[in-house]
Amino acid sequence: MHKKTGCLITASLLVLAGCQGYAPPGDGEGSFERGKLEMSAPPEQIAHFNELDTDGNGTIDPSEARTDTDLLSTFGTLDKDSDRQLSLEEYLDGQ
Ligand SMILES: [Ca+2]
Ligand SMILES: [Ca+2]
Repeated sequence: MHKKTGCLITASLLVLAGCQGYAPPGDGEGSFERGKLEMSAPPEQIAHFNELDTDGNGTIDPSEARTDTDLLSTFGTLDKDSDRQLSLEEYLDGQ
């Protein structure tokens, strides 16, 4: 009984520590919004986005999208502001 309670408390503390230690990627303006997106979006989609963003600049350009043929075929549609870069928001809109 005591041992189980101890585990629960430890688990709760870990969760709390995880939340407090969370910091959105520091890419200046918009990083807060991006942080919110990352918390609300399915983790596997975030992981896939980060995988595609091989240079880690926070957007997917057409050459990075080439490894995902489905994404590449919808790139133009997803790229709402037509800057030839898919932001996380634009990427998630298409999912
Ligand atoms: Ca990139
Ligand atoms: Ca764009």
